[in-house]
Amino acid sequence: MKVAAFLFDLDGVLVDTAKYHFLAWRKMANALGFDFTHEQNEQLKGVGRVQSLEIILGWGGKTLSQEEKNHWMHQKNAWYQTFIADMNPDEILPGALAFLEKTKALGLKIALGSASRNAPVILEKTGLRHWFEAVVDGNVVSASKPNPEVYLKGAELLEVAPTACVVFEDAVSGMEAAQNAGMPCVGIGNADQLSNTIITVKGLHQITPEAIITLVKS
Ligand code: B16
Ligand code: MG
Repeated sequence: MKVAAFLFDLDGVLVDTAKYHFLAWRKMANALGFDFTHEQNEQLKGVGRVQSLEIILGWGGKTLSQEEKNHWMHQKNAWYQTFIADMNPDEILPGALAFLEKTKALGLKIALGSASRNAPVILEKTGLRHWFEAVVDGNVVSASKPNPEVYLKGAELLEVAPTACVVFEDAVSGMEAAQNAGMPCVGIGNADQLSNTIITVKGLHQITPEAIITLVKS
């Protein structure tokens, strides 16, 4: 099958918003009387808001009512939004713009596949929106990664067969979503954690679209 589209995750692939999620969740944890580490935060990458809260409360040994959980998710998001309000194009990760440019020049279609409900604001603040023919984010999907919905919807909107898509992901849950969608996945980050990929690199600056196409075909 000829590669026809690249589907990109947002946080950890094109921008680093994980640091802002960490600051905001940590502020909540501290207000509830406990703390967690940067290493623990790694487990929250690509994981949706509701599930992230459950994991963090588990770390602190806290049991909250649904009303309290709603309150803290709302509060965390308000803190997070104050951080991303100041984002700008300088926060695009190294190599991402050049990679998108080359992808477009090769005639491939491009979609976003993010778990975040804040993706539209991040795309606008960083000036990335115009690269995507389709944006699938936490506002339009009902099942979070590792469910394949986010990437299957991206393929559908681009009118491309799932088998003709390649996914770029930094999170284990996202890598599994690609796998469940039947799409080859390029891992961005730590090769020890992202094992089920066609290749894993530290960032988009280390690869080219041409190299990925060759790899998929081989
Ligand atoms: P929000 P991605 C994910 O973005 C983040 O990696 C994850 O940490 C976050 O909890 C999730 O979005 C939901 O984000 O609270 O803004 O809706 O990696 O899928 O682009
Ligand atoms: Mg991610």
